[in-house]
Amino acid sequence: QKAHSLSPPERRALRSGAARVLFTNWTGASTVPSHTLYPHQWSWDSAFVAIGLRHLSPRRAQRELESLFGAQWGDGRVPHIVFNPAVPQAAYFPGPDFWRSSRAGSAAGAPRAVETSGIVQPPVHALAALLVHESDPATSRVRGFLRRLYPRLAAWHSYLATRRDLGGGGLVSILHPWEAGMDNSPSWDGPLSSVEPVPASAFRRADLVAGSATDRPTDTDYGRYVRLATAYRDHGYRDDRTYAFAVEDPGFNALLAASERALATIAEEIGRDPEPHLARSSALTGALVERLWQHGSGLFLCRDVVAGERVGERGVAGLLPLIAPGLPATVAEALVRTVAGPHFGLGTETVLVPSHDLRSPTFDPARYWRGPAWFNTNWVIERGLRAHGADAMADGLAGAMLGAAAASDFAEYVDPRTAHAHGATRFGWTAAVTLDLLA
Ligand code: 9WN
Repeated sequence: QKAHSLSPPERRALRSGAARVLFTNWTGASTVPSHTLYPHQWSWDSAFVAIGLRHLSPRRAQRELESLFGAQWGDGRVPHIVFNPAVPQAAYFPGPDFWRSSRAGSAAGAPRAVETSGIVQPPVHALAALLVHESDPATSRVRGFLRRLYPRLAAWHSYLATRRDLGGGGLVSILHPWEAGMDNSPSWDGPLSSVEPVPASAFRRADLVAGSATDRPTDTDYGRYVRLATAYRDHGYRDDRTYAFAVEDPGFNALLAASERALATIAEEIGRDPEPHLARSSALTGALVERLWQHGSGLFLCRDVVAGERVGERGVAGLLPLIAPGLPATVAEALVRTVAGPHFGLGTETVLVPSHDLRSPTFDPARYWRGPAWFNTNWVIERGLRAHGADAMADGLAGAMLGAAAASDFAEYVDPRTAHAHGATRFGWTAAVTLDLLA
């Protein structure tokens, strides 16, 4: 509702504020999520940033994605962080000294010339590439943007489909909570419980220099993150064995289904066969419904592949299949009801969709992915609501997002009930989705 209460001058001011954030966070070839907390390039951040940047400079939006894919590994994976060599090691933990990607050996084909992490993040990139192309098809064609990016996007999706189908049911498994992009979601509490944390004295958390400890994951969380990432690194980032953590996450897989659909359109645009991508997209949506849909709860749940069981916690990832193409109407209708129902409370208890179940004892409105509302997930839900004809809800949500972005100076995340700011401000994807909603 608040969007419509923003006056035209307020909308103009918000647009120029968002543009200022993206210009300030631009480093020459890509955009940092935040100069203070995250001074490098992050994978899914770059995709959301490109979706906003296209309204300011389609060419820069293309470069954002091209620079990320410039660090793609030989096996097709797109690393979750591409490190900026000009930034000191101490500015972010874990940095290049920890991941040691350029020394990872030839198995996974990590690039030699740039340092990256070795894990991945949700595949929003083909969707972003298509939206960037559509914002200025002429410039995109002249630069051969899609023609050059298409094989890289296809290799990325193939890596996920072939190397990461650890459950054998047609869904991607994540091997680390950071891969979901939702680091300390209560959905990982169960799957992580058997992972022995590395003692906090063994690492130095750079995030606590700029961020507040009550807003961030705990030292025990970090101890487990370090344990898992070390095991993956020390096995050469190979996907040929079972690790302690493997989860089928509905958010990750829904974004892949949407991106495969986008890749089909990209293939058509450059005269390639769209069929394999269409087939993969519908297979993913089918597998999501078959393996992760929980009819009684009205949303999708994670599946712990190691334990072989569903995870009971209701997280925002379970709502993201709203954007999965070809979702059965009954499932979509139930999801829309869940967004406004007691667990997420949109329009009654909350102004933005929380990252976690309001009714769970694990809910915490301030702590990172355990309750706060994030702008990127709300953007996905807004788009999904519209795709299923819930326009009034989508309008209300878009309005609330704009209001919250304006009032919080583009916060990283906000209290879902009050929109009170948490985390960093002038955050990349918050500014980007604001521009997209204003366009
Ligand atoms: C670890 C950059 C990233 C986001 C993630 C968010 C957070 C990193 C961290 O920041 O994760 O990748 O250091 O906490 O959880 O979604 O991409 O904005």
